[in-house]
Amino acid sequence: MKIGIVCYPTFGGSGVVATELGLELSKRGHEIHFITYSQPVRLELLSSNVHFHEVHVPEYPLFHYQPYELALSSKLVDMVKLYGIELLHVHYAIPHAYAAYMAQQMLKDEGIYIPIVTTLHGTDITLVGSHPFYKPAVTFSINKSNAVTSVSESLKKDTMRLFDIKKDIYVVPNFIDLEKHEHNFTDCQRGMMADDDERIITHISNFREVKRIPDVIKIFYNLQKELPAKLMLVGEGPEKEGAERLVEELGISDRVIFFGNSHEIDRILCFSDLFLLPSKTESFGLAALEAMASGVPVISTNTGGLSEVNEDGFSGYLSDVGAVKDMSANAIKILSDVETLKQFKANAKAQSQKFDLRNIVPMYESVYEKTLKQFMVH
Ligand code: GMT
Repeated sequence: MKIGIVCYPTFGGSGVVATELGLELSKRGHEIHFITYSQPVRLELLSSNVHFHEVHVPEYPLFHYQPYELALSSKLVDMVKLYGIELLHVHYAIPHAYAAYMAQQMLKDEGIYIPIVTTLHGTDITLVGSHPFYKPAVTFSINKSNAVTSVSESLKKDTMRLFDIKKDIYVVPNFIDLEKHEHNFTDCQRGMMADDDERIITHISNFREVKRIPDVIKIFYNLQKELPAKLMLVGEGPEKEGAERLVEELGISDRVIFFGNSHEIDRILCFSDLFLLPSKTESFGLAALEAMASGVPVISTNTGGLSEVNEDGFSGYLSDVGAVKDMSANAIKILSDVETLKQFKANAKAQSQKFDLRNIVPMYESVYEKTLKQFMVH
């Protein structure tokens, strides 16, 4: 099948999922066309089956906001015609589902019919999409998509609750390439980061308010009073400066390392003992799954789809949002005894197997096939 994929190409879960999905689909014989404003960060491997088409938005001084949706719709029309793309899979409703619908209508005018599959990732629903300024357009574009998927049961429920949705939503969970994780590292040079007796605690995100970075630091602050430990903070975002200040104020600068955005996530996870994700809301928590796939247990909140990913008392622990004391106690429970930590590490790895891409990618293929079939009938 010839599939056009639209996503945000930056660091962030939805772009990662879209990119890994496209790459796996290409290995399974599909022809993939990424159509985005820059090359997706995880798209390292372009091949005869994987193409990247950049959306350009010419600057014009009259515009306070450059019309990206318009440029994207036009690019979609051109690429569908040029490459005979048969289906568009857009990740993140805003503005991708809306732009795809416009492209679909323009193509229809020329006698070209193409279905749209929209995948909802979370913030496009819970944080941004439901804002009154966007809600009518988001509702419209979800209802006009030929098929809609969400990355967790919880996100499906949120979508149904927040919007007037007139169609079914398929739940297709996020996934991980476990085989890739197996082969990645034999020696991740842990000694460069911490002493042998120190535990390594990690948090990876785009440092937005929703990630509750101060909670990450407070949990670490509490646990480093009980056991020797280092905190690795990976990512960039608006909360980073505040985080640096808090670390300074708490007097733990010598135990906290800020990495910024990194292309070495696998290596960082390879030497990590515990992952912290105390988010206010999280439709899935791909970062937690990536940690578990590297055998790193997770201390998270129980919000959104996190309880579908992290199993309480098995792959880690879940607590209420803001329950820093509880999360600190759970972290200490996992880390203070070598045998317990070993068991949680093994459990985290086992839990991640439920989300192996070999089980999940066929679910997308089946959505594509059903959608194409239904679309052709109409
Ligand atoms: O929250 C982020 O870090 C970015 C955001 C995105 O759009 O990339 O993540 C959302 O999509 C991810 C992939 O499906 C999910 O794993 C994240 O849980 C979700 N973030 C939120 O719901 C806050």
